[in-house]
Amino acid sequence: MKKINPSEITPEHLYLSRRQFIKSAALVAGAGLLAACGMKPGSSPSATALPTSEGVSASASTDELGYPLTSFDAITNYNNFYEFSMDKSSVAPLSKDFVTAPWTIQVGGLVNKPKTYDVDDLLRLGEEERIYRMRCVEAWSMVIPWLGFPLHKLLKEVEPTSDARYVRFETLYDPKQMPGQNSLYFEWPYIEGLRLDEAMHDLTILSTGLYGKRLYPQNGAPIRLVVPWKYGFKSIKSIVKIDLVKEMPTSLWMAAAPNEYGFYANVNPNVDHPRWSQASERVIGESGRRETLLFNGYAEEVAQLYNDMDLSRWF
Ligand SMILES: Nc1nc2c(c(=O)[nH]1)N[C@H]1C(S)=C(S)[C@@H](COP(=O)(O)O)O[C@H]1N2
Ligand SMILES: [Mo]
Repeated sequence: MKKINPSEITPEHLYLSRRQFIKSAALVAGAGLLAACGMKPGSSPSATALPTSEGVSASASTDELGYPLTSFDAITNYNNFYEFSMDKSSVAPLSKDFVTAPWTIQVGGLVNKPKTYDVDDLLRLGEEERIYRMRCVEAWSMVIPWLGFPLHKLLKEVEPTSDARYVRFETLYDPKQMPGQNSLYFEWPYIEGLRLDEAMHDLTILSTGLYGKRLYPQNGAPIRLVVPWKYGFKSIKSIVKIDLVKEMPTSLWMAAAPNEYGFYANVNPNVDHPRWSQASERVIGESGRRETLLFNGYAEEVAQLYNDMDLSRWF
């Protein structure tokens, strides 16, 4: 995998506040997409600084904290997707023929307007770029330029009822295509959940692409969740079902090891995993480690969701 020379990093985004950056990144996303289609070749100075694979584009070469984007090659070849393999480098080859079209996502439960969407319906909700840090619970991290739309856009369409308190997500169950689902260690399908206010937060997106391209199977094609202030396992891939529910859903990881993986899974350097420290992280594509930030660096945006909660109890 290629490394970015730090001198190539465009620094202008560092001068913007975090909020501004997230908004401006959304605004320039359109430009990045044009470049991806070959309509504006090389027009953005940052585009030339990116680790380049064919057709890859992003609107900036760092996130708002100045951390360089992880290369496209690393993002698409170092994956956790247990439905295919527990070996990170085997996911890409094992998932290359995964059928992602046609694909439908059933949205229902405690809503006034349940609806089954196809991927084109969801693409109509928009595709903006969000450059987010991703921190795996295993203490490694990446910076990924996602394409997608805020989950609240979809939730508002289906109109949650006043009884709805949580959102439950489900990955496709198809052991013929996903050999890992024959493993008896886990209760398939993969399930994840968010509290309704977390799901409605503007940072929470459904992603359909990254680096200006549609998602590859290994990253959760055709559509996956991204919740940047939580450990990566909350960002469930290849979603087929979304339900508004009353009770806290039990995720696959909570069912597998409740003492190690809680429902909230907020990134927190002060609350260690029972088997390792969460204070720092290995940066994929770089040689060093980095200190882990509370809420993965998004505390300004999300800390108020957890004001009266003991974060070591609700891990
Ligand atoms: N369905 C499903 N979603 C999943 C996983 C998985 O095994 N199955 N792994 C999770 C974990 S542990 C991480 S760190 C991220 C990795 O996403 P990436 O491979 O796109 O970087 O996906 C998450 N979503
Ligand atoms: Mo993870």
